[in-house]
Amino acid sequence: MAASLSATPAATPAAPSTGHALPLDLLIVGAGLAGLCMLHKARRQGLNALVIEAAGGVGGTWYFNRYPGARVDIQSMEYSFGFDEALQQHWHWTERYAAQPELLRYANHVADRFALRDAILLNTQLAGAAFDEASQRWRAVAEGGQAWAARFLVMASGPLSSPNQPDFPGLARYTGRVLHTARWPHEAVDFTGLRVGVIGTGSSAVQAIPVIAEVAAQVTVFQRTASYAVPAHNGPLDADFEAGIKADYAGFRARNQRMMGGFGSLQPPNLVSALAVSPEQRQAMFEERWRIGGFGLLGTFHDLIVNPAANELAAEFVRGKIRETVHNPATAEALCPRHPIGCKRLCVDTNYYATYNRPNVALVNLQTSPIEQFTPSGLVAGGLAHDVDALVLATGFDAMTGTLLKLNLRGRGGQTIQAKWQAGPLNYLGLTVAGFPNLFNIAGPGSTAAFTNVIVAIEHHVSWIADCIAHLDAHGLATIEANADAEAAWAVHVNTVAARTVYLSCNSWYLGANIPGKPRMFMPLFGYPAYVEKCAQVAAQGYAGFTLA
Ligand code: N01
Repeated sequence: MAASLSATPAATPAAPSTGHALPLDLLIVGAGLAGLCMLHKARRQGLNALVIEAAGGVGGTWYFNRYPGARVDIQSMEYSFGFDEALQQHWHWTERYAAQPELLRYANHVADRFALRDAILLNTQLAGAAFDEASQRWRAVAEGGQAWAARFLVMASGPLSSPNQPDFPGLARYTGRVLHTARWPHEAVDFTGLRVGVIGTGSSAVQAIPVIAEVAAQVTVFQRTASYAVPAHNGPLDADFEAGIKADYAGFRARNQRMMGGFGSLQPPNLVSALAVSPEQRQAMFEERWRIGGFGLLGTFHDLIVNPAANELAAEFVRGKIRETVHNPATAEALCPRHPIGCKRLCVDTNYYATYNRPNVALVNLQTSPIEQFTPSGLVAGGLAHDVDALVLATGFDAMTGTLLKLNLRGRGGQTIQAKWQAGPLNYLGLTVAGFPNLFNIAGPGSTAAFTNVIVAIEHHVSWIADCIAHLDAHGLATIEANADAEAAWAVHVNTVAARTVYLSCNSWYLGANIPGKPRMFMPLFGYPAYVEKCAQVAAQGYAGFTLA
Protein backbone atom coordinates (compact mmCIF):
# COMPACT_ATOMS: atom_id res chain seq x y z
CA MET A 1 0.00 0.00 0.00
CA ALA A 2 2.94 2.27 0.35
CA ALA A 3 4.20 4.03 -2.68
CA SER A 4 7.22 5.88 -1.55
CA LEU A 5 8.15 8.13 1.08
CA SER A 6 11.29 9.47 -0.35
CA ALA A 7 9.37 11.44 -2.94
CA THR A 8 9.17 15.14 -2.32
CA PRO A 9 6.99 17.62 -4.16
CA ALA A 10 8.99 18.58 -7.19
CA ALA A 11 8.47 20.43 -10.39
CA THR A 12 5.66 19.25 -12.65
CA PRO A 13 6.73 16.25 -14.64
CA ALA A 14 7.07 16.90 -18.30
CA ALA A 15 4.38 14.90 -20.07
CA PRO A 16 6.24 12.19 -21.94
CA SER A 17 5.69 12.12 -25.67
CA THR A 18 3.19 9.52 -26.84
CA GLY A 19 5.86 7.87 -28.92
CA HIS A 20 7.92 6.82 -25.92
CA ALA A 21 5.19 6.15 -23.40
CA LEU A 22 4.08 2.57 -22.95
CA PRO A 23 0.29 2.40 -23.48
CA LEU A 24 -1.72 0.89 -20.64
CA ASP A 25 -5.32 0.60 -19.54
CA LEU A 26 -4.37 0.99 -15.89
CA LEU A 27 -1.30 2.28 -14.16
CA ILE A 28 -1.54 1.28 -10.50
CA VAL A 29 0.68 3.01 -7.96
CA GLY A 30 1.66 0.79 -5.03
CA ALA A 31 2.09 -2.97 -4.67
CA GLY A 32 0.56 -3.35 -1.26
CA LEU A 33 -2.58 -5.39 -0.78
CA ALA A 34 -4.64 -2.76 -2.64
CA GLY A 35 -2.34 -2.73 -5.67
CA LEU A 36 -2.20 -6.52 -5.83
CA CYS A 37 -5.97 -6.82 -5.62
CA MET A 38 -6.51 -4.14 -8.28
CA LEU A 39 -4.00 -5.74 -10.63
CA HIS A 40 -5.58 -9.16 -10.32
CA LYS A 41 -9.09 -7.82 -10.87
CA ALA A 42 -8.05 -5.69 -13.86
CA ARG A 43 -6.32 -8.61 -15.52
CA ARG A 44 -9.34 -10.84 -15.03
CA GLN A 45 -11.31 -8.16 -16.81
CA GLY A 46 -8.92 -8.31 -19.76
CA LEU A 47 -7.31 -4.96 -19.00
CA ASN A 48 -3.67 -4.19 -19.57
CA ALA A 49 -2.42 -3.11 -16.15
CA LEU A 50 0.92 -2.37 -14.57
CA VAL A 51 1.85 -1.75 -10.95
CA ILE A 52 4.75 0.46 -10.00
CA GLU A 53 6.13 0.25 -6.48
CA ALA A 54 8.89 2.31 -4.91
CA ALA A 55 9.89 -0.44 -2.48
CA GLY A 56 12.00 -3.47 -3.20
CA GLY A 57 9.12 -5.88 -2.57
CA VAL A 58 5.36 -6.19 -2.47
CA GLY A 59 3.31 -5.85 0.73
CA GLY A 60 3.10 -2.08 1.31
CA THR A 61 2.35 -1.51 4.99
CA TRP A 62 3.66 -4.96 5.86
CA TYR A 63 6.81 -4.39 3.85
CA PHE A 64 7.70 -1.21 5.69
CA ASN A 65 6.35 -1.57 9.24
CA ARG A 66 8.77 -4.20 10.56
CA TYR A 67 9.26 -2.81 14.05
CA PRO A 68 9.34 -5.27 16.96
CA GLY A 69 5.83 -6.43 17.84
CA ALA A 70 4.20 -5.23 14.60
CA ARG A 71 1.00 -7.14 13.99
CA VAL A 72 -2.52 -6.61 12.73
CA ASP A 73 -5.26 -5.33 15.04
CA ILE A 74 -8.13 -7.05 13.19
CA GLN A 75 -8.41 -10.79 13.67
CA SER A 76 -6.37 -12.69 11.07
CA MET A 77 -9.35 -14.71 9.84
CA GLU A 78 -10.98 -11.42 8.85
CA TYR A 79 -7.87 -9.61 7.63
CA SER A 80 -7.52 -11.44 4.33
CA PHE A 81 -9.02 -11.40 0.86
CA GLY A 82 -12.42 -12.95 0.32
CA PHE A 83 -12.48 -12.71 -3.47
CA ASP A 84 -11.14 -16.20 -4.05
CA GLU A 85 -12.53 -19.20 -2.19
CA ALA A 86 -9.51 -21.40 -2.94
CA LEU A 87 -7.17 -18.74 -1.50
CA GLN A 88 -9.12 -18.32 1.71
CA GLN A 89 -9.44 -22.07 2.18
CA HIS A 90 -5.75 -22.63 1.50
CA TRP A 91 -4.22 -19.92 3.64
CA HIS A 92 -3.56 -20.78 7.28
CA TRP A 93 -2.87 -18.10 9.86
CA THR A 94 -0.86 -19.23 12.85
CA GLU A 95 -2.06 -16.60 15.31
CA ARG A 96 -5.31 -14.90 16.23
CA TYR A 97 -3.66 -11.59 15.29
CA ALA A 98 -0.98 -12.24 12.66
CA ALA A 99 2.45 -10.69 13.03
CA GLN A 100 4.16 -8.64 10.32
CA PRO A 101 6.35 -11.45 8.86
CA GLU A 102 3.31 -13.66 8.32
CA LEU A 103 1.31 -10.78 6.81
CA LEU A 104 4.17 -10.07 4.43
CA ARG A 105 4.26 -13.77 3.48
CA TYR A 106 0.53 -13.52 2.75
CA ALA A 107 1.06 -10.56 0.40
CA ASN A 108 3.82 -12.47 -1.39
CA HIS A 109 1.65 -15.57 -1.58
CA VAL A 110 -1.11 -13.54 -3.25
CA ALA A 111 1.40 -12.13 -5.75
CA ASP A 112 2.66 -15.63 -6.59
CA ARG A 113 -0.65 -17.47 -6.50
CA PHE A 114 -2.22 -15.12 -9.03
CA ALA A 115 1.00 -14.79 -11.08
CA LEU A 116 1.07 -11.03 -10.65
CA ARG A 117 4.79 -10.37 -10.52
CA ASP A 118 5.35 -9.95 -14.25
CA ALA A 119 3.21 -6.80 -14.11
CA ILE A 120 4.85 -5.27 -11.04
CA LEU A 121 7.84 -2.97 -11.36
CA LEU A 122 9.61 -2.74 -8.01
CA ASN A 123 12.08 -0.01 -7.04
CA THR A 124 10.13 2.31 -9.29
CA GLN A 125 9.16 5.65 -7.83
CA LEU A 126 6.48 7.68 -9.57
CA ALA A 127 7.91 11.13 -10.26
CA GLY A 128 4.61 12.54 -11.44
CA ALA A 129 1.56 12.09 -13.60
CA ALA A 130 -0.49 14.54 -15.60
CA PHE A 131 -3.83 14.14 -17.36
CA ASP A 132 -3.37 14.89 -21.04
CA GLU A 133 -6.65 16.31 -22.33
CA ALA A 134 -5.86 15.73 -26.00
CA SER A 135 -5.31 11.99 -25.69
CA GLN A 136 -7.45 11.63 -22.53
CA ARG A 137 -4.73 9.63 -20.90
CA TRP A 138 -2.62 9.93 -17.83
CA ARG A 139 1.03 10.53 -18.73
CA ALA A 140 3.16 9.23 -15.93
CA VAL A 141 6.89 9.25 -15.44
CA ALA A 142 9.05 7.41 -12.95
CA GLU A 143 12.15 8.85 -11.38
CA GLY A 144 14.19 6.50 -13.55
CA GLY A 145 12.66 8.04 -16.67
CA GLN A 146 10.25 5.25 -17.67
CA ALA A 147 7.03 6.66 -19.04
CA TRP A 148 3.51 5.38 -19.48
CA ALA A 149 0.30 6.61 -21.04
CA ALA A 150 -2.59 5.04 -19.16
CA ARG A 151 -6.34 5.43 -19.55
CA PHE A 152 -6.76 5.14 -15.80
CA LEU A 153 -4.47 5.99 -12.93
CA VAL A 154 -5.22 4.07 -9.75
CA MET A 155 -3.62 5.26 -6.54
CA ALA A 156 -3.08 2.24 -4.32
CA SER A 157 -0.46 4.13 -2.38
CA GLY A 158 -1.95 3.61 1.06
CA PRO A 159 -3.61 5.86 3.63
CA LEU A 160 -0.80 5.33 6.15
CA SER A 161 2.30 5.22 4.01
CA SER A 162 3.99 8.58 4.47
CA PRO A 163 5.84 8.52 7.82
CA ASN A 164 5.57 11.57 10.03
CA GLN A 165 9.06 12.57 11.04
CA PRO A 166 8.49 15.64 13.20
CA ASP A 167 10.89 18.48 12.77
CA PHE A 168 12.51 18.13 16.21
CA PRO A 169 14.87 21.10 16.47
CA GLY A 170 18.42 19.93 17.08
CA LEU A 171 17.73 16.21 16.52
CA ALA A 172 20.76 16.16 14.20
CA ARG A 173 22.98 16.77 17.23
CA TYR A 174 22.08 13.34 18.56
CA THR A 175 24.76 10.85 17.53
CA GLY A 176 22.99 7.59 18.42
CA ARG A 177 20.85 5.54 16.08
CA VAL A 178 17.47 7.01 15.05
CA LEU A 179 14.80 4.63 13.75
CA HIS A 180 11.24 5.25 12.58
CA THR A 181 8.69 2.49 13.15
CA ALA A 182 7.30 2.95 9.63
CA ARG A 183 10.74 2.67 7.99
CA TRP A 184 12.26 -0.10 10.04
CA PRO A 185 15.49 -1.67 8.70
CA HIS A 186 15.26 -5.06 7.04
CA GLU A 187 18.12 -6.48 9.06
CA ALA A 188 17.46 -7.36 12.69
CA VAL A 189 17.87 -4.51 15.16
CA ASP A 190 19.28 -5.82 18.42
CA PHE A 191 18.41 -3.69 21.44
CA THR A 192 19.91 -6.14 23.92
CA GLY A 193 21.47 -4.24 26.78
CA LEU A 194 20.85 -0.84 25.17
CA ARG A 195 19.14 2.26 26.49
CA VAL A 196 16.29 3.02 24.12
CA GLY A 197 14.14 6.14 23.89
CA VAL A 198 10.71 5.89 22.23
CA ILE A 199 8.88 9.04 21.14
CA GLY A 200 5.15 8.50 20.61
CA THR A 201 2.55 6.27 22.19
CA GLY A 202 0.15 5.41 19.34
CA SER A 203 -0.54 1.91 17.97
CA SER A 204 3.01 1.39 16.70
CA ALA A 205 4.62 2.36 20.01
CA VAL A 206 2.08 0.39 22.03
CA GLN A 207 3.09 -2.73 20.10
CA ALA A 208 6.83 -2.04 20.05
CA ILE A 209 7.49 -0.88 23.63
CA PRO A 210 6.71 -4.18 25.45
CA VAL A 211 8.84 -6.18 23.00
CA ILE A 212 11.80 -3.78 23.14
CA ALA A 213 11.58 -3.67 26.93
CA GLU A 214 12.12 -7.43 27.13
CA VAL A 215 15.73 -7.08 25.95
CA ALA A 216 16.76 -3.46 26.41
CA ALA A 217 18.65 -2.29 29.48
CA GLN A 218 16.34 0.71 29.75
CA VAL A 219 13.34 2.01 27.80
CA THR A 220 12.29 5.61 28.23
CA VAL A 221 8.94 6.46 26.67
CA PHE A 222 8.23 10.08 25.74
CA GLN A 223 4.46 10.50 25.72
CA ARG A 224 2.63 13.55 24.36
CA THR A 225 -0.86 12.04 24.49
CA ALA A 226 -1.80 8.91 26.40
CA SER A 227 -3.51 6.12 24.41
CA TYR A 228 -6.37 3.77 25.17
CA ALA A 229 -5.22 0.20 24.63
CA VAL A 230 -7.41 -2.90 24.79
CA PRO A 231 -5.83 -6.34 25.19
CA ALA A 232 -5.53 -8.47 22.05
CA HIS A 233 -5.34 -11.74 24.00
CA ASN A 234 -3.32 -12.93 21.08
CA GLY A 235 -2.30 -16.57 20.81
CA PRO A 236 -2.15 -19.49 18.42
CA LEU A 237 -5.17 -19.66 16.15
CA ASP A 238 -7.62 -22.20 17.48
CA ALA A 239 -8.02 -25.05 14.96
CA ASP A 240 -11.74 -25.51 15.63
CA PHE A 241 -12.36 -21.78 15.28
CA GLU A 242 -10.53 -21.75 11.94
CA ALA A 243 -12.41 -24.83 10.70
CA GLY A 244 -15.73 -23.30 11.76
CA ILE A 245 -15.09 -20.17 9.75
CA LYS A 246 -13.73 -22.04 6.75
CA ALA A 247 -16.84 -24.21 6.68
CA ASP A 248 -18.74 -21.08 5.61
CA TYR A 249 -16.17 -18.40 4.84
CA ALA A 250 -18.51 -16.68 2.40
CA GLY A 251 -21.23 -16.41 5.03
CA PHE A 252 -18.71 -15.05 7.54
CA ARG A 253 -17.56 -12.40 5.07
CA ALA A 254 -21.15 -11.46 4.29
CA ARG A 255 -21.99 -11.03 7.98
CA ASN A 256 -18.93 -8.82 8.44
CA GLN A 257 -20.00 -6.69 5.48
CA ARG A 258 -23.07 -5.68 7.46
CA MET A 259 -21.02 -4.38 10.40
CA MET A 260 -20.25 -0.65 10.73
CA GLY A 261 -16.53 -1.32 10.20
CA GLY A 262 -16.84 -4.29 7.85
CA PHE A 263 -15.57 -6.61 10.59
CA GLY A 264 -16.49 -7.95 14.01
CA SER A 265 -19.63 -9.98 13.32
CA LEU A 266 -18.44 -12.53 15.87
CA GLN A 267 -18.99 -9.87 18.48
CA PRO A 268 -21.71 -7.52 17.26
CA PRO A 269 -22.52 -4.38 19.24
CA ASN A 270 -25.03 -4.71 22.03
CA LEU A 271 -28.17 -2.77 21.12
CA VAL A 272 -28.43 -1.05 24.47
CA SER A 273 -27.33 2.35 25.74
CA ALA A 274 -24.54 2.56 28.31
CA LEU A 275 -26.83 4.93 30.18
CA ALA A 276 -29.74 2.48 30.33
CA VAL A 277 -28.19 -0.15 32.58
CA SER A 278 -27.14 -0.19 36.23
CA PRO A 279 -23.51 0.52 37.13
CA GLU A 280 -23.06 -3.14 38.07
CA GLN A 281 -24.49 -4.39 34.78
CA ARG A 282 -22.39 -1.89 32.88
CA GLN A 283 -19.20 -2.99 34.59
CA ALA A 284 -20.00 -6.65 33.94
CA MET A 285 -20.67 -5.94 30.26
CA PHE A 286 -17.41 -4.00 29.85
CA GLU A 287 -15.54 -6.77 31.69
CA GLU A 288 -16.95 -9.37 29.32
CA ARG A 289 -15.71 -7.45 26.26
CA TRP A 290 -12.33 -6.75 27.92
CA ARG A 291 -11.97 -10.47 28.54
CA ILE A 292 -12.54 -11.20 24.83
CA GLY A 293 -10.23 -8.34 23.78
CA GLY A 294 -9.90 -6.21 20.64
CA PHE A 295 -12.04 -3.48 19.14
CA GLY A 296 -15.25 -5.14 20.38
CA LEU A 297 -14.98 -3.09 23.57
CA LEU A 298 -16.40 -0.14 21.64
CA GLY A 299 -19.47 -2.23 20.84
CA THR A 300 -20.29 -2.95 24.48
CA PHE A 301 -23.04 -0.36 24.07
CA HIS A 302 -24.45 1.07 20.87
CA ASP A 303 -23.93 4.70 21.86
CA LEU A 304 -20.27 4.84 22.92
CA ILE A 305 -19.15 6.65 19.77
CA VAL A 306 -22.12 8.98 19.46
CA ASN A 307 -22.91 9.99 23.03
CA PRO A 308 -20.15 11.74 25.02
CA ALA A 309 -21.69 10.72 28.36
CA ALA A 310 -21.79 7.05 27.33
CA ASN A 311 -18.29 7.38 25.91
CA GLU A 312 -16.95 8.72 29.20
CA LEU A 313 -18.21 5.60 30.99
CA ALA A 314 -16.18 3.41 28.65
CA ALA A 315 -13.18 5.74 28.94
CA GLU A 316 -13.35 5.56 32.72
CA PHE A 317 -13.59 1.76 32.56
CA VAL A 318 -10.29 1.62 30.68
CA ARG A 319 -8.72 4.18 33.04
CA GLY A 320 -9.75 1.84 35.86
CA LYS A 321 -7.92 -1.00 34.11
CA ILE A 322 -4.81 1.18 33.78
CA ARG A 323 -4.90 2.08 37.49
CA GLU A 324 -5.41 -1.59 38.37
CA THR A 325 -2.50 -2.70 36.18
CA VAL A 326 0.17 -0.06 36.71
CA HIS A 327 1.65 -0.17 40.20
CA ASN A 328 3.09 3.36 40.38
CA PRO A 329 0.07 5.67 40.85
CA ALA A 330 1.76 8.68 39.24
CA THR A 331 2.71 6.64 36.17
CA ALA A 332 -0.79 5.16 36.02
CA GLU A 333 -2.35 8.62 36.12
CA ALA A 334 -0.03 9.88 33.37
CA LEU A 335 -1.02 6.88 31.24
CA CYS A 336 -4.73 7.62 31.63
CA PRO A 337 -6.03 9.30 28.45
CA ARG A 338 -8.41 12.24 28.85
CA HIS A 339 -9.90 12.46 25.35
CA PRO A 340 -12.98 10.40 24.38
CA ILE A 341 -12.21 6.75 23.81
CA GLY A 342 -12.19 5.81 20.12
CA CYS A 343 -11.68 9.42 19.05
CA LYS A 344 -8.12 8.48 18.15
CA ARG A 345 -7.87 4.96 16.83
CA LEU A 346 -7.99 2.47 19.67
CA CYS A 347 -4.79 0.48 20.21
CA VAL A 348 -4.91 -3.29 20.55
CA ASP A 349 -2.05 -4.40 22.78
CA THR A 350 -0.12 -7.17 24.43
CA ASN A 351 1.23 -6.19 27.86
CA TYR A 352 1.41 -2.48 27.12
CA TYR A 353 0.36 -1.02 30.47
CA ALA A 354 1.96 -3.86 32.49
CA THR A 355 5.28 -3.07 30.82
CA TYR A 356 5.45 0.11 32.92
CA ASN A 357 5.84 -2.11 36.02
CA ARG A 358 9.20 -3.29 34.75
CA PRO A 359 12.15 -1.69 36.52
CA ASN A 360 13.75 -0.89 33.15
CA VAL A 361 10.82 1.15 31.78
CA ALA A 362 10.15 4.82 32.53
CA LEU A 363 7.53 7.22 31.26
CA VAL A 364 8.22 10.87 30.54
CA ASN A 365 5.07 12.94 30.22
CA LEU A 366 5.79 15.55 27.56
CA GLN A 367 2.76 17.57 28.69
CA THR A 368 4.56 18.42 31.90
CA SER A 369 8.14 17.79 30.77
CA PRO A 370 8.45 18.93 27.15
CA ILE A 371 11.47 18.11 25.03
CA GLU A 372 13.88 21.05 25.40
CA GLN A 373 16.81 19.95 23.33
CA PHE A 374 18.65 17.04 21.80
CA THR A 375 22.23 16.37 22.81
CA PRO A 376 24.88 14.08 21.30
CA SER A 377 23.90 11.41 23.83
CA GLY A 378 20.13 11.85 24.05
CA LEU A 379 17.64 14.54 24.91
CA VAL A 380 16.63 16.88 27.67
CA ALA A 381 12.97 16.98 28.71
CA GLY A 382 11.57 18.95 31.63
CA GLY A 383 15.09 19.81 32.74
CA LEU A 384 16.21 16.18 32.96
CA ALA A 385 18.79 14.63 30.63
CA HIS A 386 17.92 11.23 29.16
CA ASP A 387 20.88 9.48 27.57
CA VAL A 388 19.90 6.80 25.09
CA ASP A 389 21.79 4.53 22.67
CA ALA A 390 18.93 4.47 20.18
CA LEU A 391 15.89 6.62 19.57
CA VAL A 392 12.72 5.13 18.10
CA LEU A 393 10.35 7.60 16.47
CA ALA A 394 6.90 6.03 16.69
CA THR A 395 5.42 9.28 15.47
CA GLY A 396 2.94 7.95 12.95
CA PHE A 397 2.02 9.15 9.49
CA ASP A 398 0.98 12.10 7.40
CA ALA A 399 -2.19 10.09 6.96
CA MET A 400 -4.52 9.78 4.00
CA THR A 401 -3.10 12.64 1.93
CA GLY A 402 0.64 12.62 2.70
CA THR A 403 1.71 10.25 -0.06
CA LEU A 404 -0.61 11.61 -2.74
CA LEU A 405 0.52 15.17 -2.12
CA LYS A 406 4.12 14.14 -2.72
CA LEU A 407 3.39 12.50 -6.03
CA ASN A 408 3.04 15.44 -8.37
CA LEU A 409 -0.38 14.74 -9.81
CA ARG A 410 -1.88 17.20 -12.28
CA GLY A 411 -5.44 17.11 -13.50
CA ARG A 412 -7.35 19.11 -16.08
CA GLY A 413 -5.80 22.45 -17.03
CA GLY A 414 -2.60 21.49 -15.22
CA GLN A 415 -4.18 21.91 -11.79
CA THR A 416 -1.99 20.31 -9.15
CA ILE A 417 -3.40 18.06 -6.47
CA GLN A 418 -1.68 20.36 -3.95
CA ALA A 419 -3.72 23.33 -5.21
CA LYS A 420 -6.89 21.28 -5.39
CA TRP A 421 -6.46 20.01 -1.83
CA GLN A 422 -5.17 23.24 -0.34
CA ALA A 423 -8.04 23.33 2.17
CA GLY A 424 -8.37 19.56 2.51
CA PRO A 425 -8.83 16.46 0.36
CA LEU A 426 -12.00 17.23 -1.61
CA ASN A 427 -13.28 14.16 -3.44
CA TYR A 428 -16.42 12.29 -4.36
CA LEU A 429 -17.10 8.94 -2.64
CA GLY A 430 -13.46 8.91 -1.56
CA LEU A 431 -12.73 7.33 -4.92
CA THR A 432 -12.51 10.22 -7.36
CA VAL A 433 -11.53 13.89 -7.56
CA ALA A 434 -13.29 16.53 -9.67
CA GLY A 435 -10.85 17.92 -12.24
CA PHE A 436 -8.85 14.68 -12.22
CA PRO A 437 -10.67 12.46 -14.73
CA ASN A 438 -10.03 8.71 -14.68
CA LEU A 439 -8.08 8.95 -11.44
CA PHE A 440 -9.17 6.51 -8.74
CA ASN A 441 -7.99 6.42 -5.16
CA ILE A 442 -8.20 3.22 -3.12
CA ALA A 443 -8.76 3.45 0.66
CA GLY A 444 -8.32 7.20 0.66
CA PRO A 445 -9.92 10.18 2.42
CA GLY A 446 -13.67 10.49 2.01
CA SER A 447 -14.10 6.73 2.17
CA THR A 448 -14.68 4.50 5.18
CA ALA A 449 -11.32 2.73 4.82
CA ALA A 450 -9.76 4.16 7.99
CA PHE A 451 -12.69 2.91 10.09
CA THR A 452 -13.00 -0.38 8.25
CA ASN A 453 -11.11 -3.63 8.03
CA VAL A 454 -8.93 -2.17 5.29
CA ILE A 455 -8.94 -5.38 3.24
CA VAL A 456 -12.73 -5.22 3.06
CA ALA A 457 -12.47 -1.56 2.03
CA ILE A 458 -9.88 -2.40 -0.62
CA GLU A 459 -11.96 -5.20 -2.15
CA HIS A 460 -14.99 -2.93 -2.29
CA HIS A 461 -13.06 -0.13 -3.97
CA VAL A 462 -11.39 -2.48 -6.44
CA SER A 463 -14.77 -3.94 -7.46
CA TRP A 464 -16.33 -0.50 -7.81
CA ILE A 465 -13.46 0.76 -9.97
CA ALA A 466 -13.48 -2.38 -12.14
CA ASP A 467 -17.26 -2.14 -12.62
CA CYS A 468 -16.95 1.54 -13.46
CA ILE A 469 -14.33 0.84 -16.13
CA ALA A 470 -16.51 -1.99 -17.51
CA HIS A 471 -19.42 0.45 -17.70
CA LEU A 472 -17.35 3.00 -19.61
CA ASP A 473 -16.12 0.33 -22.00
CA ALA A 474 -19.58 -1.10 -22.55
CA HIS A 475 -20.87 2.34 -23.47
CA GLY A 476 -17.91 3.40 -25.59
CA LEU A 477 -16.99 6.16 -23.12
CA ALA A 478 -13.48 7.40 -22.49
CA THR A 479 -13.65 9.33 -19.24
CA ILE A 480 -15.42 9.63 -15.92
CA GLU A 481 -15.04 12.66 -13.72
CA ALA A 482 -16.70 13.65 -10.45
CA ASN A 483 -18.87 16.77 -10.62
CA ALA A 484 -17.77 19.63 -8.39
CA ASP A 485 -21.20 19.93 -6.74
CA ALA A 486 -21.32 16.21 -5.90
CA GLU A 487 -17.85 16.53 -4.45
CA ALA A 488 -18.75 19.54 -2.32
CA ALA A 489 -21.86 17.78 -1.03
CA TRP A 490 -19.76 14.71 -0.20
CA ALA A 491 -17.38 16.74 1.97
CA VAL A 492 -20.39 18.11 3.85
CA HIS A 493 -21.75 14.59 4.25
CA VAL A 494 -18.48 13.16 5.62
CA ASN A 495 -18.23 15.96 8.16
CA THR A 496 -21.92 15.85 9.07
CA VAL A 497 -21.62 12.16 9.89
CA ALA A 498 -18.48 12.85 11.94
CA ALA A 499 -20.25 15.66 13.80
CA ARG A 500 -22.74 13.13 15.15
CA THR A 501 -19.88 11.26 16.82
CA VAL A 502 -17.07 11.97 19.25
CA TYR A 503 -14.52 11.97 16.41
CA LEU A 504 -14.21 15.75 16.20
CA SER A 505 -13.26 16.14 19.83
CA CYS A 506 -9.56 15.25 19.80
CA ASN A 507 -6.42 15.83 17.74
CA SER A 508 -6.28 12.72 15.60
CA TRP A 509 -4.70 11.82 12.29
CA TYR A 510 -8.30 11.44 11.03
CA LEU A 511 -8.45 15.24 11.23
CA GLY A 512 -4.92 15.92 10.03
CA ALA A 513 -4.23 17.35 13.48
CA ASN A 514 -0.99 15.39 14.01
CA ILE A 515 0.80 17.30 11.26
CA PRO A 516 1.66 20.95 11.90
CA GLY A 517 0.08 23.19 9.25
CA LYS A 518 -2.08 20.47 7.71
CA PRO A 519 -5.62 21.68 6.96
CA ARG A 520 -8.10 20.40 9.51
CA MET A 521 -10.72 18.40 7.70
CA PHE A 522 -12.27 15.22 8.94
CA MET A 523 -11.10 12.75 6.29
CA PRO A 524 -12.65 9.32 6.85
CA LEU A 525 -16.34 8.49 6.63
CA PHE A 526 -17.95 6.48 9.40
CA GLY A 527 -20.32 3.65 8.49
CA TYR A 528 -19.28 1.06 5.94
CA PRO A 529 -22.68 -0.49 4.99
CA ALA A 530 -24.32 2.87 4.19
CA TYR A 531 -21.26 3.86 2.19
CA VAL A 532 -21.35 0.66 0.15
CA GLU A 533 -25.02 1.24 -0.51
CA LYS A 534 -24.37 4.81 -1.64
CA CYS A 535 -21.57 3.74 -4.01
CA ALA A 536 -23.85 1.06 -5.49
CA GLN A 537 -26.70 3.52 -5.85
CA VAL A 538 -24.52 6.02 -7.70
CA ALA A 539 -23.44 3.30 -10.13
CA ALA A 540 -26.99 2.00 -10.59
CA GLN A 541 -28.09 5.52 -11.49
CA GLY A 542 -25.60 5.60 -14.36
CA TYR A 543 -22.91 7.21 -12.19
CA ALA A 544 -24.98 10.04 -10.82
CA GLY A 545 -22.78 12.92 -9.69
CA PHE A 546 -20.23 12.21 -12.43
CA THR A 547 -19.73 13.41 -15.97
CA LEU A 548 -19.08 10.59 -18.41
CA ALA A 549 -17.77 11.39 -21.85
O1 N01 B 1 0.89 6.68 14.79
P1 N01 B 1 -0.05 7.58 15.72
P2 N01 B 1 1.07 5.09 14.83
N1 N01 B 1 6.29 15.07 19.70
O2 N01 B 1 -0.28 8.82 14.94
C1 N01 B 1 3.23 11.11 18.86
C2 N01 B 1 -2.24 2.12 12.18
N2 N01 B 1 -1.44 1.14 12.90
O3 N01 B 1 2.14 4.75 13.85
O4 N01 B 1 -1.17 11.75 19.97
C3 N01 B 1 5.90 14.09 20.51
O5 N01 B 1 -1.22 6.83 16.20
C4 N01 B 1 1.74 11.21 18.86
O6 N01 B 1 1.31 12.06 19.89
P3 N01 B 1 -0.13 12.84 19.74
C5 N01 B 1 -3.42 2.52 13.04
O7 N01 B 1 -4.49 2.89 12.21
C6 N01 B 1 -2.02 -0.03 13.16
O8 N01 B 1 1.24 4.62 16.20
O9 N01 B 1 -0.18 13.35 18.33
N3 N01 B 1 5.09 13.09 20.15
C7 N01 B 1 1.36 9.75 19.06
O10 N01 B 1 1.48 9.35 20.37
C8 N01 B 1 -2.88 3.70 13.77
O11 N01 B 1 -3.86 4.57 14.29
C9 N01 B 1 -1.34 -0.95 13.86
O12 N01 B 1 -0.09 13.87 20.77
C10 N01 B 1 4.66 13.09 18.89
C11 N01 B 1 2.44 9.04 18.24
O13 N01 B 1 3.52 9.94 18.11
C12 N01 B 1 -2.05 4.35 12.70
O14 N01 B 1 -1.46 3.27 11.99
C13 N01 B 1 -0.07 -0.71 14.33
C14 N01 B 1 5.04 14.09 17.96
C15 N01 B 1 1.95 8.70 16.85
O15 N01 B 1 0.86 7.84 16.97
C16 N01 B 1 -0.95 5.23 13.23
O16 N01 B 1 -0.30 4.58 14.30
C17 N01 B 1 0.49 0.50 14.05
C18 N01 B 1 5.88 15.11 18.42
N4 N01 B 1 6.26 16.11 17.62
C19 N01 B 1 -0.20 1.42 13.34
N5 N01 B 1 4.44 13.81 16.78
C20 N01 B 1 -2.00 -2.22 14.12
O17 N01 B 1 -2.14 -2.62 15.22
C21 N01 B 1 3.73 12.69 16.97
N6 N01 B 1 3.86 12.26 18.24
C22 N01 B 1 -2.50 -2.93 12.95
